[in-house]
Amino acid sequence: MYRVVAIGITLIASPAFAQSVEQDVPSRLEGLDAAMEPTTPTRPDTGYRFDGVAPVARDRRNFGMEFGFRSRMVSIPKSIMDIWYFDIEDPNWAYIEGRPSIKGYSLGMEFIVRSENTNGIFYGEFLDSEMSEGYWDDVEEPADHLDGDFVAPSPGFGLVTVGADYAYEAHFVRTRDTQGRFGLSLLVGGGLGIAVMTGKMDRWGPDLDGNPAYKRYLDGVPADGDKSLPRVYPMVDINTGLRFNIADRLAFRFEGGLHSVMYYGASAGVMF
Ligand SMILES: [Ca+2]
Ligand SMILES: [Ca+2]
Repeated sequence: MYRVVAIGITLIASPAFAQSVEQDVPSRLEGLDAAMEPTTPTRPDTGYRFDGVAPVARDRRNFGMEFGFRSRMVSIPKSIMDIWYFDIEDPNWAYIEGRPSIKGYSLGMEFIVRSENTNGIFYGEFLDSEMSEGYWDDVEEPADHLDGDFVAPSPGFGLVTVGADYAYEAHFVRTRDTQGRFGLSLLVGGGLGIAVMTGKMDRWGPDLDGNPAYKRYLDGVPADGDKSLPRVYPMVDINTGLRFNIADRLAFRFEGGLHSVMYYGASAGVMF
């Protein structure tokens, strides 16, 4: 009995006990607010609540973001189109001009989330076709150079694309090794997107009187109709590029590869 009382007095007198009573009482009074607080302890230096479950990397930083603009030049090599279409260097090519080249310029926006060695690149862009109107003479055996189509893209002919790419980042020069001034890395990756065609392509064919398509176009005959093209295309990306980091704030990327067709381009972004 005496022992119990003595322990009780010791506890009451103990500053630790007194402190715990002080902490308990207000937290009970806070009622609902206190009940809704997460039980996971908050990391004192960052306030990050889930350190116990998903620890923050103790490295320079765990992830960064970047917002920027990009421009690209895309094209399909002539040598590939030569498989299906004749061109001006072929014997007996019928038209005064060569086959149009398939190319375009795109402008877009990017949002990038990245960690030490991985980048998630989300983009939206408009590709403006630079393909001129012209004569498309399909390859056949024996060759018929008068059976081709004349095709003229409408203004605004192009592709609106959204997509996401992954890139692995290999660092050559780390920004932290140059007192935050400069960094250089290699990015290699790929991804997928979806493109919707804008505009249309007017098409003229040869007529039954033996007039080739280009003559009917030049004579001002109305188009026979649209060239039937799919509206929606998958975009398959394979990218390789160099990124320059300036002062850990500006990023410039120069890259090339496959964006369903061949491309090269540049991006400029702000990191935050
Ligand atoms: Ca043919
Ligand atoms: Ca032909």
